Amino acid sequence: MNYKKVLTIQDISCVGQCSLTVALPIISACGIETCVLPSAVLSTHTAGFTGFTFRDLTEDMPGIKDHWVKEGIAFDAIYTGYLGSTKQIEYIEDFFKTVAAPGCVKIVDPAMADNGKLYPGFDDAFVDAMKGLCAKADFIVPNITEACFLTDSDYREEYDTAYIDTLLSKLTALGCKSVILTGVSYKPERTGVLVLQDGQKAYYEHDKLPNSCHGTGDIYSSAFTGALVRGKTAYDAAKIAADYTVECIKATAGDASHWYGAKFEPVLMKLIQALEG
Ligand code: PXL
Repeated sequence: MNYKKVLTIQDISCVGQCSLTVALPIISACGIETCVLPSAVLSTHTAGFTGFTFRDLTEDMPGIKDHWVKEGIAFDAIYTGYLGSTKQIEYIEDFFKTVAAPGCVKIVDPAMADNGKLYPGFDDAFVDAMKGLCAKADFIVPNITEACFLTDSDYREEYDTAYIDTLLSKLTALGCKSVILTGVSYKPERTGVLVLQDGQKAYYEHDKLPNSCHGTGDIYSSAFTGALVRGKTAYDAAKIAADYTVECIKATAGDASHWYGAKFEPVLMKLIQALEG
């Protein structure tokens, strides 16, 4: 049976429309069986809420893996997002070896930073460990801030193609095979994604909306993973994910009370339709 199974490893932010509460519905909507391994449970995400709870699930990971190995469970793709500790990165490197089906695609979203800054709770040791995980992935999906941390580069708000090319070369030097760099904007009202695969670069540009939403990085990586596992090329998956993310931001515009996330649910049908094309 060619029924694909994805494992996604990231936190559950109970409220906040990010990480697993986004990845599970989006990848499932892509028609892919989606298995989850929560890296941590938080009452909310950490970007804008204060006083959130945080239960680290690092210690549960080896036992979960051992059980899966015993059951002969293996995944066609493993997609990681926000992780709860540096130790988890070590465990995930082991998951890559022990619960990967032949040809398993490893997708790492180094979800740790945005707008020039690390998210609360992350430090240099985590960044260093993430560099190693990215080198073992088939695809990484960083934003520009994350690419800067991974390559020890200066973060810039404004840049040219030479700056982006240097970031990509440094990511390649780190051992990253293919890179989907998000939020690459050369013009005020346009943004896009830069896809680097087998040394070839392709840029998909689209409208930049005036509003931005938290959690769109997770929406993007989840839609990219779903489309890729559905059999789309990396470029087509990157494009489908970008178009879907734009629809999610549009669906959220004008609702200030929804500052914490993007309304991805009402536009899921557009993602499903794009996958049929
Ligand atoms: O969207 C990335 C993300 C995921 N999970 C948690 C977060 C964030 C970003 O801030 O705080 C808990």
